[in-house]
Amino acid sequence: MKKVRSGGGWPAVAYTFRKAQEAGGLRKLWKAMRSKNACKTCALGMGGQRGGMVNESGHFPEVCKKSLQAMVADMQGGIGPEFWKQYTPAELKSLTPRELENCGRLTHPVLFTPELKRFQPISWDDAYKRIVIKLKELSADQTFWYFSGRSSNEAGFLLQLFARLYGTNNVNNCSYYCHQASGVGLTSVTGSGTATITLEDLDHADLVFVIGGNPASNHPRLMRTLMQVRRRGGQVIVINPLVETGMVRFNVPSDARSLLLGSEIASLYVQPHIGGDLALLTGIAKRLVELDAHDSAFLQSSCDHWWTLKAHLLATPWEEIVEKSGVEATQINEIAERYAQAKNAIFSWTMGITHHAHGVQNVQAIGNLALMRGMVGRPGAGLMPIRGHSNVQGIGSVGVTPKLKDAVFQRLQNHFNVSLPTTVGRDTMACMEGSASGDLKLGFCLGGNLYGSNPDANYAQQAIENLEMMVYLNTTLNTGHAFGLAKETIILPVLARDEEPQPTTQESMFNYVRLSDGGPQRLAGPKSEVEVIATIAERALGPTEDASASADDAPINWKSMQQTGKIREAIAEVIPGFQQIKDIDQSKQEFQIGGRTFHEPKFPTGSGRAQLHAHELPALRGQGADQLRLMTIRSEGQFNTVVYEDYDLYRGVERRDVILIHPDDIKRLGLDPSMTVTVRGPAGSLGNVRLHAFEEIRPGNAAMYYPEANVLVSRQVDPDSKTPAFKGVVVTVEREQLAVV
Ligand SMILES: Nc1nc2c(c(=O)[nH]1)N[C@H]1C(S)=C(S)[C@@H](COP(=O)(O)OP(=O)(O)OC[C@H]3O[C@@H](n4cnc5c(=O)[nH]c(N)nc54)[C@H](O)[C@@H]3O)O[C@H]1N2
Ligand SMILES: Nc1nc2c(c(=O)[nH]1)N[C@H]1C(S)=C(S)[C@@H](COP(=O)(O)OP(=O)(O)OC[C@H]3O[C@@H](n4cnc5c(=O)[nH]c(N)nc54)[C@H](O)[C@@H]3O)O[C@H]1N2
Ligand SMILES: [Mo]
Repeated sequence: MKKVRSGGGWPAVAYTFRKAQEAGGLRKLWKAMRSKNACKTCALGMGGQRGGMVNESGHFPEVCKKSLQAMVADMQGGIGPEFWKQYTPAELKSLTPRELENCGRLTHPVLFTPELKRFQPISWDDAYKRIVIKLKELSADQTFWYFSGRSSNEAGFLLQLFARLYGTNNVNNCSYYCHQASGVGLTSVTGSGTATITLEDLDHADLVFVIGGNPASNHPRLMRTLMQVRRRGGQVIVINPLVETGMVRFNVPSDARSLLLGSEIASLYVQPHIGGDLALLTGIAKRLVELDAHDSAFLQSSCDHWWTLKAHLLATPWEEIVEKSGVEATQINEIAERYAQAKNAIFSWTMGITHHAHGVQNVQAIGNLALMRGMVGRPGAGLMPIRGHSNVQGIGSVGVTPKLKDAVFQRLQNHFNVSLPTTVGRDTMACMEGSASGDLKLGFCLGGNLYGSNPDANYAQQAIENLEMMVYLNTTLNTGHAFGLAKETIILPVLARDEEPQPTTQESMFNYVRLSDGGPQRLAGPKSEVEVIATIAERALGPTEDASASADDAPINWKSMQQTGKIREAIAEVIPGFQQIKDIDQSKQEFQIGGRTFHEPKFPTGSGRAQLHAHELPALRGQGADQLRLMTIRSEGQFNTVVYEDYDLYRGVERRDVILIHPDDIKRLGLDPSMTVTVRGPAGSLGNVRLHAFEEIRPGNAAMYYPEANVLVSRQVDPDSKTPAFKGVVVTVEREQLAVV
């Protein structure tokens, strides 16, 4: 496959037309894309009341391939009852993630038990009954509740409320496998777990760091912003072991000049080793001190622990920094000098930073660097984790975490006049371990693909198989429905947000809350998420039919909670900064959540000052003669465990069963490019893998595609965020036989 020399551009435009055909014509797709609903893909956020493809600054058109893919997938036909006669779970297992997604939209509740041998369509009533019987049979702490980040604030709030009143805090979301290290890290730095800036602040930056991320593929709409930084004469410094084509050059489709001529993105591209960021960030900080380019006045007036950090930086030897980061001192100096000259710097990062056993420390080190030049607590500068799922941040805000913030806990109890459990809830990995050990017996997943997103895929499969019941609320089929089967598995089909009968809300990574109008149901069968949750809650916790108590005596009238407006009333009362959500469906006023953007150097920490952190540098792993450091990453053609295309356009890779490896390593390891290899990792091995000679990756490091590579990844998590080290996998590679060409 010929590698493209730039990201975006005409291929992206041509793709739009191809996708339009699949969706039944450009007009139909256009109408769907312009409807007043928040975009379904990443958390950069667009759409809502200003109409689809508009960002919060009002810019139009904002387009990306991902949003088209997600929309077209939801516009597919339905899976009919005959499908389930045809496909047994064994046959579903043989389908690729792409084939599973292309089976169509889920339309019937289905039940699987090993005795039935296949999924069988059942009525909604039957499905509810089975779930409720099981919930009544079990004790609450034998259950767990996993949420992906696509569902609305209303569905998220309602389900966590139900789980807690049922009696458990085993409530968590995909963030534990994603940006949890950012949330934990940022909270320890500023007292707040999200971005410190708004979208508008980006318009004033003259330096943007992009660390451990590939927004050209994964957040394409950020590319316009990066292009504008360069046009203003600003700089973009990319830190990534892999040279991502789209981060070097990108043709922004919504900008005529850029579309035709292309735009240079990175002004400096730095390639550390995988896991070398903490050493590199420490090196830049040390150099800033040596250059006397730090802001002593700010550090003393607005930060705690400066003297400890300074002493630590001065005591850390350059040899150690260079060895552990893989970056030469001259290049570290170059970065520090450019940063020293910046007036407004913004630090952005994604999974290359969080998917490590020292993910939180990485985030804290980014915080140090920003604070050292007073880049947090004023307009135009700050910290920006680039979030994943379109509403993952909202799901977290409305209480989908094992432990509620103290204020939320109190207000929730007061608002509903209930008492909530105070047990320590389980994070996502702890839920997998509890399932494997038999402590947990029922899982309930609001969206997502818990099996597919887990490290150590074999273990994840066994853990879920060990459960007595698994309930999935999904829009389409995924590998979890083939491999993640409990003794009784129920899949409930739900509506996508632009098909909801009532308005819902979502929160972007800039803490901006959008209102989605919903829209007509595309297919008969799926139900609204809130309707499903409220019905189960009512049947499980509401007054029983023969009891004398009326619905009014129950602390919560679950039936009324089928109204999203009613749920928003509660969110407005309970979640700090969300007061305006109460009448958003009337006012149509989308809003910025209060108390999270820092344009003044005052922080909600104990001392009111930002916190600096000093860390020992972790050893650079995978240095053995036969070893490689492996990152497991996304291709351009997938959204998480959902694969839309097997090829990876910008990296020029045609298939997914490959390991991207530098030609020097192919030689060093005595491999033959015409042979397939077995890759061995800490959790397992994967055979029949093809070598893809890849000049763009730093030698000593390699890349494979997630979720397929998850059989290799160990369950080791960052102790502070409980996030697996999806990018810090040490592997060996062995020759197999000649590949069949
Ligand atoms: N097209 C598309 N868009 C998406 C998604 C998708 O699957 N597909 N998923 C969404 C979600 S949930 C998320 S969380 C985001 C993910 O967005 P990203 O974080 O951009 O996605 P990853 O593929 O995990 O890629 C991580 C990047 O980090 C680099 N990297 C790996 N290890 C290291 C390291 O140790 N240090 C440094 N500095 N860099 C490293 C890799 O080379 C790669 O460029 O995207 C969101 N948007
Ligand atoms: N090795 C490795 N593993 C990883 C990662 C990695 O980089 N490497 N990345 C991690 C990251 S960042 C993340 S976020 C997780 C992803 O973990 P998840 O969020 O659990 O997984 P997704 O693949 O995004 O879930 C896709 C499914 O969501 C369902 N869906 C889509 N829209 C809706 C909706 O509106 N409502 C409902 N109810 N369902 C819907 C569809 O059925 C679809 O099959 O994976 C993690 N795992
Ligand atoms: Mo994510």
